[in-house]
This record gives sequence, C-alpha cells and structure tokens, in this order.
Amino acid sequence: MIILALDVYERERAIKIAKEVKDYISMIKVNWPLIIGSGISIIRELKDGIGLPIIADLKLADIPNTNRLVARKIYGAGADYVIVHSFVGKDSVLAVKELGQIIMIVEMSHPGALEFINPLTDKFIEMANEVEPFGVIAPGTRPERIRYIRGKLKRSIKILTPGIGAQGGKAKEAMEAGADYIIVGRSIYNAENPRDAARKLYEEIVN
Ligand code: OMP
Repeated sequence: MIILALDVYERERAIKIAKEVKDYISMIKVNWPLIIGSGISIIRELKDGIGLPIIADLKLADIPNTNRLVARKIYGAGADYVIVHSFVGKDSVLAVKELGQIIMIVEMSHPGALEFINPLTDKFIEMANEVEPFGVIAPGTRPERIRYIRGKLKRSIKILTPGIGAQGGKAKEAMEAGADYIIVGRSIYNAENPRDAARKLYEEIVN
C-alpha cells in the first residue's frame, strides 16, 4: 500500500534506499530528479534489482504525438505505469494509454493546486471514468477530497495519494478516506533510518 517516491539524484543512493525499504513498499515511483540524475536506465535497474513495479512520474502534459514519443521510450525502459496530466485533454491522455497503463491526475496535493487544477476535479473524474486508467492521483493532504473523489470514481480505478508526511498528510487518514496507496518520499528517503520510517508507516496503516 506504500509507494516510495524515490526523488534522489544519485543511482547508488536510490538503490540503497530501495533495498532497505523494499519489504514495506509495493511500488517505486521514479520522478525527474532520479531520471535526470541517474539516467533512464535506472528504471530497469530498480525493476529487476528490487523486483517491484515502477511508476514513471513524468506528469506528461503535451500534445498526443509528443506524449506518445515520450511514453514509448519510458515504457520501453521498463516503466509499468506512467503518470499523465488530465488538463491537456482526452486525446493526449489516450495517446499514452494506447502504449501502457496510466495514472491520471485529478487533483494535486500542494497549495497551488487550488488555483487551477483542483477546481476542475469533476471534469477530470468524468474523464477518468471514461478512460479507465489504472488509477488517479488525489491529495493526501486533503482527506475530505479523497473521500469526495472515491465517491464519484468507478470502483475499479485505484486512488494514489501523495502528500503524506513531509507535506502534512497522514497515512491512516488518507487510507480511511478511500486511498488504495499512499505515496511517500522525503519522510522515508530523508529519514535517518529509511527502513524504520517505512516500517512505521506500514504498521500505522495495517493496524
Ligand atoms: P514527498 O512530499 O517528499 O513525500 O514526495 C511526494 C511525491 O509525490 C513527489 O514525487 C511529488 O512529485 C509527487 N506528487 C505530489 O507530491 N503531489 C501531487 O499532487 C502529485 C504527485 C505525484 O503525481 O506523484
């Protein structure tokens, strides 16, 4: 139920942390910092070395053709899921879904999300119900919004919630509100003992 957001630059550090916490996580999310810092090959290395599914968090937000060009390479590099923005429209989202499993953003966790993205949630949920992605991103910082989104989203679509820990969200609250997965970065990878931090989160959720 825990997805590790591995937002470090260095390959060795990323692999070390992933190995330390792998017993308590179910997927690894790779974002631009790690891809820029260590190269796209880090995806295959983590996937084969750790043995967990990889989410490529590129937040794709381009025209269909460009989304497709990027997605082809990232799925080819071993990514199991790609995160895409919804606001660019259904054609751009579908261009990625034709190539592999996607996760759509319906709301974001940071304060600035309230300006432009989150007011459009209902439209994004509607699109997600049509497109049927593997899952959607909802804000772990706002449990009431997770509950709202769960209420409108098809049951088969998973809810992934970042914003737990460093951004103020609480793991248990997010799960109780309807999250299927919590996404956690700094609270694990910056902890003095990442394994202990991951274990504590895991125990908080299962107990
Ligand atoms: P921490 O705040 O360090 O736990 O990291 C959160 C991770 O989730 C980062 O990789 C963010 O890019 C990502 N994220 C958000 O924090 N908020 C969102 O609304 C969406 C994402 C995401 O798509 O994963």
